[in-house]
Order: sequence, then C-alpha cells, then structure tokens
Amino acid sequence: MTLTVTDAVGKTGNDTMTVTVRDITGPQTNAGPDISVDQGTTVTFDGTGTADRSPLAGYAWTFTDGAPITLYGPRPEYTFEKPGCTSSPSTPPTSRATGTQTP
Ligand SMILES: [Ca+2]
Repeated sequence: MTLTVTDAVGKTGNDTMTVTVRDITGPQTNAGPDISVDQGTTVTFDGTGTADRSPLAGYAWTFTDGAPITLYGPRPEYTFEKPGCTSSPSTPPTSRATGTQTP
C-alpha cells in the first residue's frame, strides 16, 4: 500500500507499507450426509462440499469402524465390512473428514 501526501505548494511525499493478511479460520468441513448401507458395501465419499476462503491443500478421511485407517483425497472409496457401526450426533462418528490449507 502506498500513501501519498501533498503539501500546500504541491510537493508530494510517498511511503509504502506491507500488509500481510493471515488466514485465521479453518475450513467448513463437509463429509456429506449420514447414510445407512448394507454390510460389504463400498461407499464413495465426497468432501468437495468443504469450503474455505483459501485453497484447500488436502483431505484425510479417518475410518474407525475397524482398525483405524486414513484415506486421502476428496473422493475416497471405502468398504464397510463390520455391521452395527453408526454415525450420529450423539456418538463418535464412524468417519470424518478434515481439510488442511496453505497459509
Ligand atoms: Ca482458512
């Protein structure tokens, strides 16, 4: 940014300053709506509904219905083999998505 000041006889002086804008908010992460599937079903997830004012740099999906596994990318596929796992606001989610971003 540059400031220019003019005096009474028309002379000007300039000064510049640098403003660094920091990203202070995390992504509004969206893993999609809750679903029910039959055992053995392969589900393609879609995290592209996640929004941020900075470009998104990564997606990590953590599944905890069995041994914890993390898949990466905006649209991973995962096959659910263990029946009885649920995801609701009152219990820990079966899967979740997180996004990271460049500063
Ligand atoms: Ca952000």
